[in-house]
Amino acid sequence: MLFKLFVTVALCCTAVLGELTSYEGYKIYEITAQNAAQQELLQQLAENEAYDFFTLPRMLGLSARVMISPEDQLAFERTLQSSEVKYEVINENFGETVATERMQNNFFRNLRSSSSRSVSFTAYQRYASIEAYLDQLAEDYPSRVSLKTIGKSYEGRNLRTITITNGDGIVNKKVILLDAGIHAREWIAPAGALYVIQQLVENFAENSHLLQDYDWVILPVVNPDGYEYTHTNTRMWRKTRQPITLLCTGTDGNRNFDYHWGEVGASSLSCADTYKGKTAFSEPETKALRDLMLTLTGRAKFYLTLHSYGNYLIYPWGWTSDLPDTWADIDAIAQVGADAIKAATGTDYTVGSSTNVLYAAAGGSDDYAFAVAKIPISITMELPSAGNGFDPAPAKILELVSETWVGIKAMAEKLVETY
Ligand code: 0X9
Ligand code: ZN
Repeated sequence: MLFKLFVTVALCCTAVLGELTSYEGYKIYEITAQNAAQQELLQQLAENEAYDFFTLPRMLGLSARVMISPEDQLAFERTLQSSEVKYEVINENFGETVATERMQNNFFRNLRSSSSRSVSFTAYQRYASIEAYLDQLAEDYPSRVSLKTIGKSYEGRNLRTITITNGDGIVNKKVILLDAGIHAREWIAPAGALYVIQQLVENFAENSHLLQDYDWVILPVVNPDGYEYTHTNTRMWRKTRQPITLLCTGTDGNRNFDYHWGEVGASSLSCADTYKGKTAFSEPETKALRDLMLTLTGRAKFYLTLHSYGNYLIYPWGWTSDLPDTWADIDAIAQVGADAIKAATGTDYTVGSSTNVLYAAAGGSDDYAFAVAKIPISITMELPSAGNGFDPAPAKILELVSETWVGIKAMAEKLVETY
């Protein structure tokens, strides 16, 4: 009884004060449903907000991964066993993993000489370093780089875009719009965006053909409050950081866009990881991204949003299994990206509509970009997993982001020659 009280107080205060989440004793399960009934059971389990499904693709044969706290493990395992669902515990104590990885990342970050002007891919960057890198580029390449603050996050951080041009001074060119990090814990996504920035700016000579008729507008961290929170407090935080109730904080930015908002695959429970928000665009971060998209309507031909994980290049719709009329145009671009990556590294990406490949989830930025901001090619790229999913080791960052760049570059080349 006393223990229960202690746990309740600890959980309450962690939620209220936002203290460090240790993940001590948390297990990670990998589950592959063998048939539709088992798949359905997993979908039902995913509605329990205590179970953190890292991934739950609805295509049979692709495995699900879920993190379960010590107090929920017994019931969870019993439920799987009673339906003869096969599972494997792939991490017996995620707490240990998080602590080790935090130390590793800090070690590699501190190792780096502060005199370097470029960004490093040997560790995940804090938001301040990301901003400092953007500032450095603006200072070093004033004719090709400009920065803009498009809004403030709930906690007051600057939401900053970098616009990259070839410096020829021609205005109102077509645009490729790229963002990352709407989901806080998907650290490899902002790293991927930084690599794209580095290639386009610092490796301009090799990539100038991608900037001939197009400017690139990049928002490398859509949700900086959440991103920082994963560094300082709770590694697996996904949402924004605006409080909803006394006990629950945050909205899933990728359920908060106003297109079929809340209709499917989005939770009304404020504690849930896929909470749709009090209203559409309740978050300053999604509002800022919306406004950016809308100012680029007509100019933007390609919207690419980086997430992790699962190796998917997916496109509208996320709210229905129907396909948009022009799906084949988007599919052709995505397929070029998948093929280029396959040829370069052997990594497989699955291409298709997000509902058909993953699951139905309305309120995503990709559907909004396509339907409302009228950006004809709109793609969500789910970068690969490593480690337990969202935590590729620092030593893997460069390999993953350079592979991602191969795909992005191939898609951009195809776009540039087609549109
Ligand atoms: O569920 C999501 O928001 C994305 N997957 S993630 O694992 N990174 O959370 C997929 C979004 C696909 N697009 C839409 N459903 N609109
Ligand atoms: Zn995501």
